[in-house]
Amino acid sequence: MNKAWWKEAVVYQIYPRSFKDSNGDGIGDLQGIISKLDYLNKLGIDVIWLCPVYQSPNDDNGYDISDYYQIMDEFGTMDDFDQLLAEAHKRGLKVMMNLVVNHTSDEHAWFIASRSSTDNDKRDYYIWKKPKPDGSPPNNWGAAFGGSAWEYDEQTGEYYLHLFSKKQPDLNWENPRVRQDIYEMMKWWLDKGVDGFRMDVINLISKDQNFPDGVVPEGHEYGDGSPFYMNGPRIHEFLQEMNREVLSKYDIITVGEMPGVDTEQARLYTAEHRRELQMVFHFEHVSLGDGQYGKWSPGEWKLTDLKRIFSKWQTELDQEGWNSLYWSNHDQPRAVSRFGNDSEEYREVSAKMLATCLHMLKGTPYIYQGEEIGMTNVRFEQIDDYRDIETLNAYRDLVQGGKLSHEAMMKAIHERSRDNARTPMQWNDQKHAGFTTGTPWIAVNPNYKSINVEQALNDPNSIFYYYQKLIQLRKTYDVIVYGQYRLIMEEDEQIYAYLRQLGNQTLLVITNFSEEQPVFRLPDNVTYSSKQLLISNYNVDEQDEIRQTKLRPYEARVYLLT
Ligand code: TEU
Ligand code: CA
Repeated sequence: MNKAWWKEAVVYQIYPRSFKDSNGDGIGDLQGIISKLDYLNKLGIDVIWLCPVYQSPNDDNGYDISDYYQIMDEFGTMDDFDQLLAEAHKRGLKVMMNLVVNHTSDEHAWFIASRSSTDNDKRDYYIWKKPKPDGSPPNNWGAAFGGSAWEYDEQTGEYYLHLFSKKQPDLNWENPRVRQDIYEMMKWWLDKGVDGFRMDVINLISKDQNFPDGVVPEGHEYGDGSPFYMNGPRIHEFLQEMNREVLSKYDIITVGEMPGVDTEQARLYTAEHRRELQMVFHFEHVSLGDGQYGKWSPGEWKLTDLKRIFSKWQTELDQEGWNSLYWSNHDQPRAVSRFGNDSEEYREVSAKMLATCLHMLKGTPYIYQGEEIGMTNVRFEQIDDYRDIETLNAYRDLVQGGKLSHEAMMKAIHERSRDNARTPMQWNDQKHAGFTTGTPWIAVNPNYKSINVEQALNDPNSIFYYYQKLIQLRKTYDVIVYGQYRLIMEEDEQIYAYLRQLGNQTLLVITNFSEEQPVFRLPDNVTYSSKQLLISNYNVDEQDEIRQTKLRPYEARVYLLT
């Protein structure tokens, strides 16, 4: 396995809108991030992943870009960005930008030109189709944020494709001029000194040019077009071209966000000899429990299913490719609420358990802002307290559409809305958690008085210092970065335990995902002559016999066996 800095790095994801407001307008900004770089440095992370900071009308909070070469007004200026980059680099922190090139905003100059006439020079920068004879859309695909994936444009009497909101028209990657313009833009940012890209839904950019209808799932109104745009016919050709023309020329980190990717495709995307991307984000674990209406009908999930997913990804990308590791991001609920236990009694210990489980795996770990202090989901009582277009459109479609009751939808929103991750970062117990001196664009989680950075930094046993120690361990032991993974106690529904092996070192990772006290049993074929406890979320007697030992609720332990 080739060594590489991006395999040994830990990434911290910042959602700028909710991180730190420096000018009192209630919206996070670049100067706010600069003011917190020392905090991130203290945590010990290596790379900051900045969610989109480009000019945008914020229909989808920056994932609808209207100018790739300007900083969003609300976030500051290009000088602020240059200062952020310089200040980060001064501290040895790298900055990974969020590339969004499956689509632009409908306010992008390219789209304004494209929609102006059918013979405009930019017309085929996007995907335009004539209506069917009865005037209906070219096919039955649904959009991720509700409604048809096609929007009719009166001006030229044609439909344009938008897999997300109608203000996010899909770019036409079949057009080599589009690809060249994207590559130019990427090089412009890389020449500025940014250290890589997180590529938004990058496996959707190649569409089946027949645009066939999709199957309409039970209880749904639109067809599922994903078989015709996920991992599409030319996706590897496009990514290899992007790598040849741009990525290969810089020492950077790249990760592709890939809804619907499986391990076989992930090997094709991330095997180093294929010269495409370094790693991908898959969605298998974050979809656990999804029901008929996806995350809006969330159900129970089993630990054995989580273990099967993680183990599949660990083993099938062991020899070829590389894993990203994450519990949460700006689209997902808070880790401790989704996979742990965010009750008063178990929040801290289960957050540390989840961190242990993830950070001892093989791959590059991603920490989402606030995860390191155990921030939890929020429970706004009114739908009007929510801001996310996906949540609001889903409420409209499912509740007003008569599919779910208000109560069922609010319960699903409390569990899975993207706004769970977008409430402001909780810095202290002052007004608005020290995020802003103004009125925040979205309300702060009321639990900020007890869950905040200041409290965490003053508590040597806080989740923050536990993350700091996990990151330090990763920097100390190669077995954590490069060791081979092996699952043990496969069928246990409470304990997730695994080994990592490199040379004569074996890492033993034990995590109890339950509030019960199950017994851990070390398989007979795992032998060792000495053991060293590297980290645990309880006080553990060093002499404790690990061949068989009872675990406490949400207990986590990592041993180095030699
Ligand atoms: O998300 C891709 C995506 O698949 C989303 O539908 C996401 O999985 C969903 O919201 C989870 O329920 C990316 C960005 O991360 C997201 O913030 C953007 O809204 C989306 O693309 C469009 O750019
Ligand atoms: Ca601001």
